[in-house]
Amino acid sequence: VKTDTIPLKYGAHRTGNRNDAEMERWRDYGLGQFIHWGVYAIPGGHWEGKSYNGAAEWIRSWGGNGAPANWKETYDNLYKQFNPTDFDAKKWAKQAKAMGAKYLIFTTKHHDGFCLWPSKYTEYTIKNTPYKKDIVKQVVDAYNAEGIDVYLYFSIIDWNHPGYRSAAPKTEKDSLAYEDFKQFTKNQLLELLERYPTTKGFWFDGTWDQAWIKQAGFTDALEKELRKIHPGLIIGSRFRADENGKRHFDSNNKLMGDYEQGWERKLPASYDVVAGRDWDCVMTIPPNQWGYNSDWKSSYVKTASDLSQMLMQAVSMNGNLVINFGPDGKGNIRPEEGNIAQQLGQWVSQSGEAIYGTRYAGLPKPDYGYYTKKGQQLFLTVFNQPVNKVLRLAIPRDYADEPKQVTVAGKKLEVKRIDMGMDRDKNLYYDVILPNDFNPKQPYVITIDMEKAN
Ligand code: JFZ
Repeated sequence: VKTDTIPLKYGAHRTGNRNDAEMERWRDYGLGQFIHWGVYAIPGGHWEGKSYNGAAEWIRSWGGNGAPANWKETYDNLYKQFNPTDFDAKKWAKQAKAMGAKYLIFTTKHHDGFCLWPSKYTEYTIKNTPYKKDIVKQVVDAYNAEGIDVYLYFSIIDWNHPGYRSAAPKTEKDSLAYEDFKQFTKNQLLELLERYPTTKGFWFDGTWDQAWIKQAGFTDALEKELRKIHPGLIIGSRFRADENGKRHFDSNNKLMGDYEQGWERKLPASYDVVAGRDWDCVMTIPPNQWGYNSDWKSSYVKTASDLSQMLMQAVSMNGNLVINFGPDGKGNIRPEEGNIAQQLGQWVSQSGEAIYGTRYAGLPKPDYGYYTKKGQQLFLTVFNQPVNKVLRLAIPRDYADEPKQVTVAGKKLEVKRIDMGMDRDKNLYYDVILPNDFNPKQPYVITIDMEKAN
């Protein structure tokens, strides 16, 4: 029993993972889609032909070097021309479904404060654009109709609200303004849950400001309230800090939230880094663009093959991979993203048994690719095809199960127990013999039916 724990009022409140049905469903997703959409899609990372040296959704914060005059003011008036006449939520949802996404994280409000739903707590919403119609509702309905769960991205940073503060309020005036902002934030979150009752969770962002970090009591109570009115709600570790200002993990190193939400454009290098935890990885297709940027030519653009490998890397370590899309100002998903969705989806549709509902296999990572498991089935997704057509599997002797039957695309493969003498006290070795004419053009899944070792 550990006795050296720091007493906390606003810490994790739970040790270990959630085990309810909603959380199991989250674990089964494997692949998700992120969508960043807002008025930043109009400039698309550029203003007056000049390119902003940062992520397109941050263009409002462009300072000094090369920024056009009155840029912020111009930005704050962009909503008056937001009219995405090509927007078709059903089209997006069909594309996401074909990609194999099981959930969507959708930006209801990014740092600029612009709301894609007609919030009654601010005028800076979709209602006051030429488009007028509720975009969040259309997205939620269309994705749900395709069987895709929806999570709401919500930025605590709000550059549009007069009470928003980044630094902790020092004066009485600041404090009053910030109290107003806290109430506003709470109102909007309750409003979102009321308007979109099929919401599965919130993906919070912009929670790193000192002003917010100092609100441990308020944020803890708010999280409890959200969970109470919406049982099963899933909230990651990026919402609140404890009373010592610790984020993600509290002062006793316990995860605050239902999953670790810190893997932003990066993946854990090995399982021990995330062992025993739930986590998601959110990934951009270019190096760092979430909102629409009209120029993808100046940077590396990940391929469907890059992303399928990242997907298996994530899933093999109990994480979900969430791939970001940034539709343009008219509501179109760019052709590059469309191609990726289509190509990745093609691969995912034939590899699904290794992706959905699978877990970390409890085995060392093989050089050939990635292991995942589901019950008594072990999957090896092969990215590196052995030229000798022999997949040599090392199964630790203390692993509970041993291979019974191995198949690829439904065809049984020959398996040989081998004994080369090397580390035979640690591992049992099995050679899976691939047919000589087996030359797949894409990574493929080997299914290994396991049985209890005796
Ligand atoms: C934030 C946003 O600022 C960004 O625009 C985008 O929405 C992204 C999904 O989230 O950016 C982050 C958030 C977290 C980290 C880095 C950038 N992080 O944890 O290192």
